[in-house]
Amino acid sequence: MKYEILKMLKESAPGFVSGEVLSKRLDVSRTVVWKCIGELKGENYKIESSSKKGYRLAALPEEPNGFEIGYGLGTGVIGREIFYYDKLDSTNTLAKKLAAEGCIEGTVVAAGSQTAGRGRLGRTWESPEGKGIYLSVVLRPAIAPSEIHIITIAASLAAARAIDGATGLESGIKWPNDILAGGKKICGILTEMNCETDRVNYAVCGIGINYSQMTGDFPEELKDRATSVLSLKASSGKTEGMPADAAPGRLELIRSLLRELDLTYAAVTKGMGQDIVRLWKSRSLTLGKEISFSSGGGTISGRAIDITGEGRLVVECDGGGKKEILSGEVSVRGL
Ligand code: BT5
Repeated sequence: MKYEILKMLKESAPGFVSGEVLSKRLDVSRTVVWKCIGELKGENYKIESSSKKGYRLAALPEEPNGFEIGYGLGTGVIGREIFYYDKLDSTNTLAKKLAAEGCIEGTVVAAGSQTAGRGRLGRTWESPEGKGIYLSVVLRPAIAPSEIHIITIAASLAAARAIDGATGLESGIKWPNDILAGGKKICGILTEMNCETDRVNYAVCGIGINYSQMTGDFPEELKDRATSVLSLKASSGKTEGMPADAAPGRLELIRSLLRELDLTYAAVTKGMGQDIVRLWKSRSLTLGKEISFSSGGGTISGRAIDITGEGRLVVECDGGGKKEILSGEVSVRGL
């Protein structure tokens, strides 16, 4: 009920809606309306009350929440259900649990901070409170486990586009899952799946974007390698002469990320994964570069020449021959 009231307040903002209109339209007593308004205030909505005019939505909460993320989002699949928590161990961990319990495809789990944010291969994702975007999406693609990379490809393209929209700069993608802007990592993607031999039961795609960290906020080992939306805006001078809130807030960035992901994922499910790969390639920081990667205990060097339709990296090895790499750590010379 409170969200029905919130919707009516939003539709009338910045004007007032009388308690009488709210109670009549929603067919509840004035006391219920009053209680719901109290609950919304408790969720940090700023609502003004006037005995003559009724209620007016004056300001949204500073922190994103599930309702605001989903309100008028306009996506097809992504964000059909949205859960937002101030703090979680890892959004991927909860999303996997919900997926195993049968949640609807497109369910989003987002958090204001993570106490055990995860990267690939057991690594850590720094997830300080209120400074980044940490979310995971449950997907149920009709693909074979060997094709799972296309999900990371689709998600990294979506994230890169959303980040570009926020920074006004062009980001690039280092295969398979790092998004770099101004030469530093701004976003990482962790795709995990549950599968049988020939089909994926579900995939959880976790996306972490640094939003407001300045250099000093990163741990020592990341200071030279990591950046954030606001740090890039500040250093590119794009905020000069502009109001401090010129960059979209975290809420807007989350919403544009989900919209972009809805588009790229729809392309994958409609059999247009090749188009996604083509667009991804145009942003690749890996293709055409000399790279090295570990394989079977040793290190192989070569030149990255292509990405397959399933998102594998094709490498022309220095010692001759070609190799398709599925996963693992790739070092790109010069990055
Ligand atoms: C990744 O792994 O880049 C995947 C990160 C995915 C994070 C999201 S947040 C929402 C969801 N829930 C989770 O628990 N995870 C996902 P990888 O390629 O392995 O990179 C990890 C490495 O990036 C670390 O070892 C650090 O060197 C570096 N790193 C850690 N935190 C960072 C940050 N905030 N910004 C930039 N680099 C970071």
